[in-house]
Amino acid sequence: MKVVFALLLCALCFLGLDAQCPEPNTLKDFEGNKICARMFEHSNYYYEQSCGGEYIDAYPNEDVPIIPSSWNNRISSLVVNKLCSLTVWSRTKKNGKKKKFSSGIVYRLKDVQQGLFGNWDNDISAYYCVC
Ligand SMILES: [Ca+2]
Repeated sequence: MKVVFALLLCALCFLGLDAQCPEPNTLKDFEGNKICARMFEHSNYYYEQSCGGEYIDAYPNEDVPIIPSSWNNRISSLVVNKLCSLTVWSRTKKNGKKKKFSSGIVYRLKDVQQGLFGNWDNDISAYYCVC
């Protein structure tokens, strides 16, 4: 009996460790306000463990040409709310490469091509979210 209980606890703790990308239409802050997009620090080659680490929220119609320095070149996965779109740039002040994401889950920005050889992992420096 003790073993079963321990196994159950362990299963729960693994669940707790695993990140999971939220569904686009469930994006809300703690007060229940709608969020345009949520951007996460980590991604994972196991998609069910993507959207890990800390996150930063973009509210509807939030225009951020200069991302807070603690978030510069750090975002690795993201979720865009239903009927919203998130435009990102690879350099601050909306310079560099540009990419528009419509509603949905991007499990790995590493898989999103940027130019010929690059990708968008750890490369977002500005964003504009619209709903
Ligand atoms: Ca990252």
